[in-house]
Parts: sequence; C-alpha cells; structure tokens
Amino acid sequence: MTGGAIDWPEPSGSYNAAADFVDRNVREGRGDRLAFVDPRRSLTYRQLQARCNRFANALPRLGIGRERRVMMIMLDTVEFPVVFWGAIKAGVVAVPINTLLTLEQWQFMIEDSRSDAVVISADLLERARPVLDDIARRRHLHVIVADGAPGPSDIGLDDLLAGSSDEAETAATHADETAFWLYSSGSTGNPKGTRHVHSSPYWSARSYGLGIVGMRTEDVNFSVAKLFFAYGLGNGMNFPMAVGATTILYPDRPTPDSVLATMRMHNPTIFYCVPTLYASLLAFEGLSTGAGSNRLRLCLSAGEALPEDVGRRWQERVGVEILDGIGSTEMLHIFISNREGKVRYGSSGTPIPNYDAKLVGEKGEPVPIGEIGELVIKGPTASEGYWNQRGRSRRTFAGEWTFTGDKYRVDEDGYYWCCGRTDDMFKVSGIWVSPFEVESALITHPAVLEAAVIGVEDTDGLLKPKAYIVLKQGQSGDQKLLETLKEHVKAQAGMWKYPRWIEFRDELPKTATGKIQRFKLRAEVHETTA
Ligand code: 3UK
Repeated sequence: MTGGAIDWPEPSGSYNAAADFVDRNVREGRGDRLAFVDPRRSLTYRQLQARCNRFANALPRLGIGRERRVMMIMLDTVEFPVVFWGAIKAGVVAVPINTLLTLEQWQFMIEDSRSDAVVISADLLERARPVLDDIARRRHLHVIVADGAPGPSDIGLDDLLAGSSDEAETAATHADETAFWLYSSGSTGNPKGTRHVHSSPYWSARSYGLGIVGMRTEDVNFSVAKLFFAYGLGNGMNFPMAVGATTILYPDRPTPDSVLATMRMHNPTIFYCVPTLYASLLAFEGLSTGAGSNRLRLCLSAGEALPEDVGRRWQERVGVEILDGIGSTEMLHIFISNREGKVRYGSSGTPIPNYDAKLVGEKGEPVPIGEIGELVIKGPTASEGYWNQRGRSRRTFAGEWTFTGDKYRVDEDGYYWCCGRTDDMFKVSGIWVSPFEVESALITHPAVLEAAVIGVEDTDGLLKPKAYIVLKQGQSGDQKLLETLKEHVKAQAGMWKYPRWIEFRDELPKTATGKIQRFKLRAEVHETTA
C-alpha cells in the first residue's frame, strides 16, 4: 500500500501501537519535544513515555490482564494519552467514552464492556458516583481518579503512577489484535462497542495524517473535537504522535470565545473543527486572520457536511482553506476528503490514499455517475466488528467493505457529494441525534402526548432538531411550555439535542401500524422553504 514516500514500517505480525506512537518518538530523538499541553501541564514525549510505562505497570498490579477493558471517562488533559497508550502498551483494551452522555449510557457502557476499571476525571466524579457505586455493589470495579482528589474507596491516578516503575515491557500484541474500542450510536438499540486493532492508528495516521494533513514534526495541533471522539482521537493523538508533533488540549466546552483564546495563546498550525462551530466562529466579532493564530496553515472539518457558504466565508475572513472530509467511528477516521488547493466546497472530496469508495443501490447494485446510492468503503482501518452484536456487525462490515448508512452521489471528476442518511438520524454539532431519542425524552413530559422530531436546516444550513408535538388534552402550547420542553430535553437526552423549534399539532402523520412518518414532515419543511 502507498501513502506518500515515508520510511515508516508497516505493522504486521507482532506489533504494539503504543510502542510505535509513544516509544518510537523517544527512540528516534524526539524525546524532548512537546507532546501535549493542557491549561495546567505539559508533557514531552520522554515524560509521556515514562508516565505511560508507569500506567502499563500498574494494571497487572490491579489484576487487570491482557485483553481486559479499561473505561476512560476523561476530559482532554495530558492524562488522557497517558491512560490510553499506557493501557495499550500493556495489551489492555482502552475504551474512551463520551463525557457528555447521560448516567444511564455510562452505566450501559461500563457493563457492556465489562470494564475492570473506570478512569475518570475528578470533575466528573460526583456525577458518575451513583453509577460507580451501583456497579461496585454487584462486582469488583476499580475507580481511578485523574486530575483531582479521589474519594475514600477510589485510587488516585497520581498515587498509582508514583508507585510504579517508569520502565515497562511492551505486551507482545498482534497487529490484528484489538487495541481500543469506541462506542458508536445508531438510530435504534444500544450503542455499539466498535473494536479497533493495533494497526489501525498507523493506517489512519499514514493515509490521512500524513497523506492529507501533511503532518510535520513542527506542527502544533488544536482540535475542538475531544479525544474520546474518533475524529478528535486521530486529530489530537494519532496524527501528531506519528511524527512527534505537539497537541494543545482544552478540557472545557469549546465556545467561540474559548476557542479563539486558545488559538491566540498557542498559535496552532493546524485547526480541526466541526461545521457548527465554524459557523458560530464566523458569527463572532473577534474572528480575524488566522483565527487568532499567527502561523495557521490548515483547517479541517468533519462530523457533518460543511455547508459551501461557511467554507467560502471562512477562507475569506481567516485566509486559510477548510478541508471537509467524511469519517466514521466504524472506519476510525476520515476516508474521503478534500485536498489543499483542490477544495470543492459543498463536497466531501475524493477517497484518500489506501481507501476505495463505491455507491450501491438497495440491492447492492452499482449506481451510475450522478445518481444517489449508499456509500460503501474499503480501507485498512475498518473496525473488527461490534462487541456482542453479531447481526449488526454482519450488516455493516460485509467482508472488505463497510456500509456507512450515508447517501452520496459522485460527479464526473470523482468528487463525492453528501445527500443525507439512509435512515432518519442526523447530526448536531457533529454529534448524532436520533429523532427517536429526542421524541422519547419529550413524551416523558406530562404535557406531551406524542412527538415527532426531524432535522431542519438553520440559517447557516446546519441541521438542528425540530419537534412536532401533540399535547395532552387541556394543555395549552404557550411560550412558557415551549421553554420548559426545551429544558426538559436538555436534561433528559443531552444538551445539544433539544429542539430549536417546536410546533404544536393536532395529530402526526402515521402509517397504518402507527409508525410516525418523519419523511412527510421533512417534505413539508422542504416545500415551505423551496
Ligand atoms: C456523518 C459526515 C457529511 C456521516 C467522524 C471524522 O463523524 C464521525 O464519526 P461518527 O461515527 O459519524 C459518522 C457519520 O457522520 N459525517 C461525518 N463526517 C461527515 N457527513 N460530511 C462529512 N464531512 O453520516 C457518517 O456516516 O460520529 C468524523 C473522523 C472520524 C469520525 N468518527
């Protein structure tokens, strides 16, 4: 396989990703370069290696052996890479999860993965406590607390590391062995533990990090997408660590204010963001050339389609191109992308080195140029499959090809254009929203009888949830109830999932069997805006 002329041996046979991504940097003389910087601390590659080794050594002491799982509920600080690569070095499977999920989702994931330990940021501990206690009542669970004080029955990460040697053996893992999981959510059913192998960070870093971003050792990276997302994991760890570059970590919520302050303070050369935040940055007065950085050379976008207008306006105001690319948790990172100097705004671009794409119809038949089909991808980073979900694995991972669930068309020049999802799911700020989930939250409110939710474009062309609600008898749909319902969804389902618009109706369109016909609501919106 190719990925540019580089001298980086391909993984095969016995191969441990942590040895390649952490130790190799020290071995090749980059030990004193900065690897990670957060608002309180920084780590050179040498310091990172020592801390990873300490963590790797601590795991067997806690009785956590090869192939067992360690869950990470961690904010973006320098401890994230320590735990992630330390576990992988020991042959233990790292399972970072979304810190913004509900308690029920955290609980499901800890139990589904049968994690022996949860490493959690101190700031999240109080919130997680009921779930951790509940599980610990039924079975043994180590709670390891990072970046702050542990509770009486917890272990402090600092104490754990202090009691370990900073030299460690590398577990003799196989290139095809599972190294980490990422949970992927779908429109129905529970989230799926998506298993990725040791060789996948290599292929993603080589194909996209080196092939598209052109990562160099001098680069300073800043990703608004957190490390627990596949997008952030590649941006903030796999790509920079492939060449010994630096990543700036920001543990709090990225707002236009905080993002620009970080840009001004650290002057990153590469900025990874999502369409919604590009749009809000553009609406922000403080946005200037380089978005505050005096050496910005490239901007990346993924998670949802980047509207053409946002891309153009950004390039005008900031002076740097945005390369939009589509990736997925199942494929680990981006597989179709725009390239520097050849950007077509509104398109996702063309397949990246080492990846193939095709569009197929309902029966798997190829579709002609210009027509819409489901996007199917072949590439070296496809997941091993979902944990304990054979049916869904078999549908998604069909031999060498992975079904994305996305509708696309390809033009004469081979550029791919996003046309929506094959189901009703949509993304807000790059994070999945399932209409079913928001509807479920809405109907838990005592005033609501029925609800239907669809994604509707806002003035920036980005999708946001809109809810159609049938109220219970005697209820009146006034402004107060509207606000109450928004807050209700935020609390029940997640901050970003609340409906930005609510319309009260007497009834919802339904099939004979009582299924809500969301496509009819979408068609209505389309008619009124067309
Ligand atoms: C959608 C896009 C249009 C598409 C991801 C970069 O988003 C990532 O992973 P997820 O598993 O979602 C995958 C789905 O998101 N999508 C992503 N990017 C685009 N649609 N244009 C885009 N540029 O529906 C896809 O199937 O959350 C993104 C890198 C790694 C990732 N995991």
